[in-house]
Amino acid sequence: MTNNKYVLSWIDEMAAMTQPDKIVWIDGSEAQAEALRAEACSTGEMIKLNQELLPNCYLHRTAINDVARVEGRTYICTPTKEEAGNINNWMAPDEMYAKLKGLYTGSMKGRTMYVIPYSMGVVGSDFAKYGIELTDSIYVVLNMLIMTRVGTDVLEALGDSPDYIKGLHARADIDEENRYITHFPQDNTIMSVNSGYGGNVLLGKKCFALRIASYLGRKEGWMAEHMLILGVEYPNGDVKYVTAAFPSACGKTNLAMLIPPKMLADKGYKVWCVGDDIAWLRVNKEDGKLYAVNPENGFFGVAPGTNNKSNPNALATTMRDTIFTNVVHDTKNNTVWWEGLNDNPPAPGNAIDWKGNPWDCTKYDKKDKSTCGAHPNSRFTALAKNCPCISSEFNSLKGVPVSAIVFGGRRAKTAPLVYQSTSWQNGAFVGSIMASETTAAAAGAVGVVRRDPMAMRPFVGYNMGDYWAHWLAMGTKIPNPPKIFHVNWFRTDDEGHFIWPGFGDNMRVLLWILDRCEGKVDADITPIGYVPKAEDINIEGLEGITLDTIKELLTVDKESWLADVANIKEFYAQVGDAVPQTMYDELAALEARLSK
Ligand code: GTP
Ligand code: SPV
Ligand code: MN
Repeated sequence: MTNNKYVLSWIDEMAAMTQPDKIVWIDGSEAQAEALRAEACSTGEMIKLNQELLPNCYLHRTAINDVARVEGRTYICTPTKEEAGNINNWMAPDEMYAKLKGLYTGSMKGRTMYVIPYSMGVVGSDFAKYGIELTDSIYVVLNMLIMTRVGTDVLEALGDSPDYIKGLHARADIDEENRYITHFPQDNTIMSVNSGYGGNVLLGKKCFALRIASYLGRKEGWMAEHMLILGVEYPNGDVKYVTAAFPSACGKTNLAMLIPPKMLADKGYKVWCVGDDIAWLRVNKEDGKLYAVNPENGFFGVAPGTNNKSNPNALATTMRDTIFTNVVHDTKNNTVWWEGLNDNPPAPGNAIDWKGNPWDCTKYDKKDKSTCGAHPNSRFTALAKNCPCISSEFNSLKGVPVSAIVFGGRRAKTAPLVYQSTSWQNGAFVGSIMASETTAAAAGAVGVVRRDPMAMRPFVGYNMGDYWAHWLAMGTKIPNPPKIFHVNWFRTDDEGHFIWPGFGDNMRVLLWILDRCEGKVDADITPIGYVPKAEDINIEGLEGITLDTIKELLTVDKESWLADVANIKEFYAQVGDAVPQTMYDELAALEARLSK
């Protein structure tokens, strides 16, 4: 399919090491995809679902020990440890290549190696970057066909250039002890072994579009961020764009596809989804604004909690052409189910859980994750073009102009519903001090507060301190920068219930944010930044929420913020020498304001 000598010699080298029986090039055609689906069904790798109810939908179950990203086994292999920094795991490239060689050698014997030429971004656009993933997993091929733009046109666009990202994935033995997700930014190379799950193996996503791309962005003067992109359409037809960075499983897909509350929808407000996970951002020379594209082609979304009330658009998107991973199989209807879909789980006898065992929904106990039918990090892989609210700018070559950047996380206390930073520099600082309770999206404990700067802690392909310096430097290069905000949908009351209704009602906060960008609404200055006047958050039609509730959601408790400052100091020290002095100055200024 190509004469590119860099591509061909690399594939030869990888095939000599992994020793597949066969090499198959993925051309992006429906006929080839269909043949692969049939093959995966014949071996049990996938289950074809009810084609009347869920046309072209499939179910896949991963190994039980392989259900989330593994941050502890994810490495940035730069020549020096300083380049990777203290937040990333690091190993010297030579050492890692040697270790991997042992794991890959002969790993594809008896298997087929698939060659997937793919593009992150619209093929041929200024934003686009190309990759080739080699994998021995049909599941990976079929997911990549949804999540990225795959096919011969990518090879044509690449021509005889060496400028592509090399990705090698081998399932090997799905051995946890030998699982490695490794990045070699200087070599444009990603190598993943012993996993078959999501972000570990769909190499275009977190590995390329965030870790490698963040490295390239710093070198080339742009940004790769863990952000959704949405457009808010006003009744007069104007559309304003917002990007938002929340950590994994903290609400990006939900916000990106939100349906405004009735009283706003009736007036003509709409939300359009451009992306739900990753944004690539560049300065537009013509108007000096920051423009965003979504480099992906589909959604790899969290299934549990997705329902017709929380996210009808996501649910509708998954009704065709979707791969479900680790959800419940309803064997009576040959459909799927997950916790939070509805109150009608398949009855015992008709239900297979994510592990492949019979599942008894009557034994389900919300507090005991081991009784779940679907894994808490079970996912759907669905095409962006099937989303009812996909933006007309989804395939735009130049991207969309960003009015506001929003940071946010899960904080039971401390962070108010929304606040605005006082400048780009102060906004970058707000990003650097983000924190959130951990979720099931990564292996490890759930619900522990940890610092997660810009929602990028697991995804920066170089030193976190240098990444902050890049954020600060970008501020000087954007003549008309977006305003920067922070939100928290997850404040809880004394019983641990969320106070803010969230989901579609988050639109009420988005409108305040955009009004601030336009200079249309006043705010109160507090030690942490601008906080809304409670009456400026529209609560019309919101049951159980009063002006006092909003006031409570907006409080800034100095004591808990000062405790946070102490924790931030520890974190900055951990990030180490590369933390820009500007961030320390911002932190000292925050502490002084809080102590007044
Ligand atoms: P990744 O794909 O892992 O990056 O996750 P994400 O940031 O896209 O998160 P997603 O939108 O899938 O939401 C994850 C979980 O948060 C789901 O269980 C949602 O139901 C829940 N959630 C999302 N938005 C809200 C909200 O506004 N309020 C509350 N209480 N929960 C929310
Ligand atoms: C995340 O964990 O942020 C995800 C899912 O979006 S994964 O692709 O597994 O990284
Ligand atoms: Mn994500």
